[in-house]
Amino acid sequence: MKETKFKIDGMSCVGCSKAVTRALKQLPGIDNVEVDFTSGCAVVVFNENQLSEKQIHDAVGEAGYKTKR
Ligand SMILES: [Cu+2]
Repeated sequence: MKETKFKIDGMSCVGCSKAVTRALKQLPGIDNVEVDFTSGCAVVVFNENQLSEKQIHDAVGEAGYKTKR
């Protein structure tokens, strides 16, 4: 398992953090997701054999938010 912190732009309320959480939890290999819209951070614990950081960036993008790389 790997824990990575992602910076996410565009989250402004609890609904945003829930949308990001939902999008990430659908991915394969996700163990845990903690999203905090006030700090604009998502801490994601995932199995790096099943999921790449790029897929996480892409999923956040598809949910309508932007990750900083
Ligand atoms: Cu919102």
